Amino acid sequence: MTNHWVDIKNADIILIMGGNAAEAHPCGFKWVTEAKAHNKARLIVVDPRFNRSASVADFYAPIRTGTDILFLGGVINYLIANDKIHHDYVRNYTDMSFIVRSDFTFEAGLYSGYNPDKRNYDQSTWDYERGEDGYVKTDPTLQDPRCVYQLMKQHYSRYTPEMVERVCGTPRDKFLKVCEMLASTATAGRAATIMYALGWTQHSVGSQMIRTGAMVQLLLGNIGISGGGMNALRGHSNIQGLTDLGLMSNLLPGYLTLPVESEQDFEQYIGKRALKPLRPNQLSYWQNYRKFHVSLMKAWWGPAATAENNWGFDYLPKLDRLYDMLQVYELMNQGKMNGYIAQGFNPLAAAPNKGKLIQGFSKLKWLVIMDPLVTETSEFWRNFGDHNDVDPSKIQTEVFRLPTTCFAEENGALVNSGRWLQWHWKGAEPPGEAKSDIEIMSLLFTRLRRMYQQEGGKYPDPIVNLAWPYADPESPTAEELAKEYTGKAVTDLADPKDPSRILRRAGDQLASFAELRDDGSTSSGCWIFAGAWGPEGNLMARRDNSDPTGIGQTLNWAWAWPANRRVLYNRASCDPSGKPFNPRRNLVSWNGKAWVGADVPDFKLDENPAGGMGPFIMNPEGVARFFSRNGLAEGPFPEHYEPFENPLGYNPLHPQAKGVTSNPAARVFKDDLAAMGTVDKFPYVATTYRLTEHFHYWTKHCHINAVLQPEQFVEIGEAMAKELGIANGTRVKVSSNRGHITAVALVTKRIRPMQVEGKPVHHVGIPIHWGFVGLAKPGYLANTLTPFVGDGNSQTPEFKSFLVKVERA
Ligand SMILES: Nc1nc2c(c(=O)[nH]1)N[C@H]1C(S)=C(S)[C@@H](COP(=O)(O)OP(=O)(O)OC[C@H]3O[C@@H](n4cnc5c(=O)[nH]c(N)nc54)[C@H](O)[C@@H]3O)O[C@H]1N2
Ligand SMILES: Nc1nc2c(c(=O)[nH]1)N[C@H]1C(S)=C(S)[C@@H](COP(=O)(O)OP(=O)(O)OC[C@H]3O[C@@H](n4cnc5c(=O)[nH]c(N)nc54)[C@H](O)[C@@H]3O)O[C@H]1N2
Ligand SMILES: [Mo]
Repeated sequence: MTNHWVDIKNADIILIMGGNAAEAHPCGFKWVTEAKAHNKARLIVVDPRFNRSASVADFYAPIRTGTDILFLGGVINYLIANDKIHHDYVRNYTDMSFIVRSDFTFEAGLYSGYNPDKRNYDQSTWDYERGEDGYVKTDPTLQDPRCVYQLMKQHYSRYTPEMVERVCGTPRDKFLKVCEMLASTATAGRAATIMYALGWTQHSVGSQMIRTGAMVQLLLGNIGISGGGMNALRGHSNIQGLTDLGLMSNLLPGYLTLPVESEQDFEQYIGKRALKPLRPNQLSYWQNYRKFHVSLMKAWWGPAATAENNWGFDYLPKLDRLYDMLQVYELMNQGKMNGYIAQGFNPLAAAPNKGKLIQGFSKLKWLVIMDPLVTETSEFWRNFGDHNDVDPSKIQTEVFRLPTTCFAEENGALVNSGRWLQWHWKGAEPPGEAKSDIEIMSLLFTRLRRMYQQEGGKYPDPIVNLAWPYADPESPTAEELAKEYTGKAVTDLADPKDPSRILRRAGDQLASFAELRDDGSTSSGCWIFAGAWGPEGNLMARRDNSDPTGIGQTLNWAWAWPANRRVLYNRASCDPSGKPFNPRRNLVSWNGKAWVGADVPDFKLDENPAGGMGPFIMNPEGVARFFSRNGLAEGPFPEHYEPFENPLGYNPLHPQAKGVTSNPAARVFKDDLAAMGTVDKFPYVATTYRLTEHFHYWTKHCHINAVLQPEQFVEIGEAMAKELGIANGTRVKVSSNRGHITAVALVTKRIRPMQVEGKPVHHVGIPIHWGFVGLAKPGYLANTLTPFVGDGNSQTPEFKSFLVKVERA
């Protein structure tokens, strides 16, 4: 979230699109209810199904799955054509006036630089034009045909209300009503928020859907203001913490990145990331990259990270490719992996194309499951049902189960969607042999280290030199780890303002990432968390909910990254002179000497606005980007591509062009491309989703939840049921090109056919929660059906749009 849960109460317009917050985030959804009750807010829901969020919305519009870029691109076209733009904001705080290189092109659905064999782009032309001073050229009049504004205007002029109706299946009048409601927030006094989750992320073009939403918000001046923002509703209670701590193959903590194979040189690695400003007087905060990186290396390798060895740069793996979920199961399936550890993860249930996964697991030598429960993955070898994915008698994989505790049995911090680190306390002792994840991993590490110490090996240094300063090396405490990932002084630190004074003593906690240094005198395991456990103690444990301005800025409740700031980019809530656009919901302002207010300013505290520094200090531009240069894999402006399995077989924007029906830069492997189904055999569009009554695949172990939602069902609209002669409660077989499941048919008014390119398109709704272990009725996994293809940037699988056939079981 750029904003936070409580701030949603400040919105005037709320768009829930690509998510179902009333169902999947019922607790956070109360802030929508607050906004409606106390702020006269209007709620819009755009979803293929009339879902639980829609049932309490002021306005609902249907949309065919996977077509949100077309819809939102249509909104952009509407806002530009009808001049519903927050001009003061957009002219000063975005790249609209920047001139783009003349060799950047877009033709027949492709941007310049495409390589069809590699299915990716050389992005070098996706850039701005530079002047002789090295800075980007601009045209403040926005007349230059190569400026971002003109290129964007031209790009989305094809996204007309007629095109939206034809492709998305959203009736024109409903689409225009959504445009009008959003457009009402183009003024300084009104705010719209966008709440989204998997209905946007789980597509082969998911990242670009989110970007299109962000572009709408920028045009309306809704980023950085109270009641606005792009608000990703995160999934598991700590999934925000997972990305913050860099638990992805290409990340290091705090959104630093791992070097790739070609980056063997430390200075080159830092130089590429410590970005220089692209415009005069801009800050480009990433110029501090070296401080964050060196402090991370000090946290990990302590005294072994020195200036002489480039702070242990050689200890870091150099990435040869992304090891996302799809890549890993592809390699497993090719028999190229020996072992796998599934920690708090049930991939057989959660990943696409179950058949492919079972075959992969069957080729492993060993599989470790760290989980409090029995999972489908730990019993993959049973080959449940009549699917014949493998012959259990031939499987050699040795499975080890290590029972773990769960969050309620330990202390620690969880990071919520609003970036708040909230400390929690153990509520019960773990049962039986269960050990915490920290203890299991420490036991593994200390044994591995002993082996390397005794036996050496090819390059034991990164393991034997790892800093492990815990009182009990086999069981570090959550408190010890928290002090490490926030940040400490390694040596006494002199006060930069008065070098005769000591600011921090060696071993003291640091107050903020502003205190981090690049000379090895500070350590921080995750720079964005620096200060969460500060000199005054554990700020994550704070529980003071006082809200002095009444807009939900409870700065003494827990701690938010970065720097306890609650709304990112909040400098943009003021006009260029530092006066709030909306004094009723004032986040920060310039008082003549400093930036002050209800939030922690996202700016240099004493930076006079007259200097012209832009509010987007993490971008080297200093402003926000409509044109994402060297950003996303598919191109600088989002373009509509069809899901890999789609009911049309062509891209309506480029009906004649080759290779652009679906995302030309998606994550997909050859065999999986061949396993895509077509509409002649699989005539219905399917989408998968969750129910309030279950949490993924684990609550089916609880009696009450298993009773509430006892078995797999699928939702089918009345028109489609009639077509197939299926009554409510009939058992049906649902098949895709990869396999089948059986389910109870729930015939509903909540899913209606849509008219797409003159033909009716029916959706089938498939909740995901059942499997073959636990107390609910045993059945197949929904992911038997789903295609093995992912987004080109996040590699998130396309769970939300594929093709099926439905028949009586
Ligand atoms: N009770 C409960 N709560 C949960 C979870 C749970 O398992 N149970 N899981 C948690 C997790 S990990 C996550 S990630 C979140 C997920 O939260 P959500 O994303 O809100 O959950 P989903 O039910 O997967 O999907 C949301 C909606 O997307 C719609 N949709 C599908 N395709 C499209 C499309 O192309 N466009 C648009 N506009 N909408 C589309 C679906 O119809 C559905 O209504 O929920 C979290 N909360
Ligand atoms: N078709 C389809 N597939 C999907 C989705 C979809 O919408 N459609 N959604 C996707 C999404 S967003 C998600 S997040 C995944 C979810 O997929 P998973 O994360 O694999 O599913 P869960 O069942 O939430 O959790 C996995 C396991 O964590 C265990 N666990 C709980 N607490 C602890 C702990 O403290 N330590 C350890 N070691 N284990 C613990 C639980 O017992 C459970 O077995 O599914 C994905 N798959
Ligand atoms: Mo999730």
